[in-house]
Amino acid sequence: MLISRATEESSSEAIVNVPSKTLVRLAFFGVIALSAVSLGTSYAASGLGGTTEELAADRYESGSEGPVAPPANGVTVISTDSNAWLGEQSDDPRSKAEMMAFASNGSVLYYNDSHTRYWDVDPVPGTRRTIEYAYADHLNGSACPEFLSASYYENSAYANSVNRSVWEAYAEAQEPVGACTRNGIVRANMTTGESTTIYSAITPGKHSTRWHDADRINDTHVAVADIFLDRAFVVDTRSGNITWQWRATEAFSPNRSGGPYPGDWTHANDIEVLPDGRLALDLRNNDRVVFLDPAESPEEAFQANWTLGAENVHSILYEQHNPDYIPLSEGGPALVIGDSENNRAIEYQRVNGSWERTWSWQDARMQWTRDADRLANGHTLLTDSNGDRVLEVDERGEVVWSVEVGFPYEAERLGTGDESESGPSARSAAIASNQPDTLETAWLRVKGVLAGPEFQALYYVSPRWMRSTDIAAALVTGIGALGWILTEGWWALSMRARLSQVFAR
Ligand SMILES: [Ca+2]
Ligand SMILES: [Ca+2]
Ligand SMILES: [Ca+2]
Ligand SMILES: [Ca+2]
Repeated sequence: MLISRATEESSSEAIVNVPSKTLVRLAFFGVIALSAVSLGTSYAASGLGGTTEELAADRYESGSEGPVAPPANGVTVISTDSNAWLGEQSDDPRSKAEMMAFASNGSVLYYNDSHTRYWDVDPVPGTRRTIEYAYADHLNGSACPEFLSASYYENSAYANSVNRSVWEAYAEAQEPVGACTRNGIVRANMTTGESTTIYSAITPGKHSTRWHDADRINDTHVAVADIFLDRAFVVDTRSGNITWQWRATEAFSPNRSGGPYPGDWTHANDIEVLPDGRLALDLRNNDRVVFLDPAESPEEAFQANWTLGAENVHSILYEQHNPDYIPLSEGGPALVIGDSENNRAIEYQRVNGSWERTWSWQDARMQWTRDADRLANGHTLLTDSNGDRVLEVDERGEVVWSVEVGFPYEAERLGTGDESESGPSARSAAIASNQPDTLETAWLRVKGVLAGPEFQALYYVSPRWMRSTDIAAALVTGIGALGWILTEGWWALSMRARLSQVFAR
């Protein structure tokens, strides 16, 4: 009797449960199907049959005049980064990096993929088609010197420009990777295809030891942003001797600011020589741009009252790249910056001894902005690194030119000066910030909540065709699938518990 009563109970429960279970299953199926369809549509629309970089390589090789980019108001030079990681070159479309230039008509003027990664690129004044750029080549095993040996330290002008204890602490922080990076500065004539190395040195490790930028001071001297040793230095390129340097320890406390010391403390990734001879240095991990006077000793060089940004005050700057200086003659002083983790380009104007925000630009797609150049006509050229495009916006904030490029780092429009030096400040030319529509604003709020290096890492490892909405769809698909599996598991377990109760009785 007992058994039949229990059976009756569970079967009456089952009658109630079946439709509600079906509804839950349908709901899971609906969510997963919708997000999967959205992903599939996005993948199909990405048309990855031929990327701009692949087309550029083919057409440069074959000498074809066919355009790969829309027509533009001048030559556009684009450097790209790659996600080649610790020497592992994957089959991913982003595993290769390129230096490319497109003519005004969109045809390929220059293409080079001989280096592992490409960084900051500058036009060479007085030339039409010559550039200077920074690159990184990843090396392994015997290609890497014994960084900690006495003979290496003594014979390397790059190493012995700091105390041996400093050198050892930094080198040891990159061990035991067993890998290293050749950092170089190259001058390339894009008409003849000839290139010359101006200066190079090998640093231990492959991630946070590179130089992403160098800027020319004169015919013989170059300023370098040295991510490895957390410093700015000036090198005589004839001898390789370092003639001046400023280490970030002059102004900031390791372990109380920035990233891990000395592994990746400041991530000093950009340097700009200003018209008055000063240097603007970008300390990414400290959320700051600092100003230095290389006419002064390292102890006196730091101009604290010019600093833009503050530690972890992410409303001003959030792990930014590529600050450009707009001089007084163009309506500055102002800085135009890729405010990377905030997924926007931003401008600050110097007013009465402090910095005032005067312009910004972002759209729903923009993800990890690493360059913004104010052009002479008041337009702004932007690199959207994880949005995989380079775009030009006009003074009203409208996109007037855009090209799909995988993981761009820097862009330059030739004939408009280096970076933003010939462009007007937003304030002086009444350049408008863009106004995203309601839907865009809502999505930007969601992205704003998720902003930060951890979320950015998702873009770093995801396939190139995925935009922020696709990553969200993929997350929804994954969470939906996991939720369904867990729910089914829970139902199965409670059914088993019920059955074992029945049999125990
Ligand atoms: Ca530069
Ligand atoms: Ca720069
Ligand atoms: Ca720039
Ligand atoms: Ca630029």
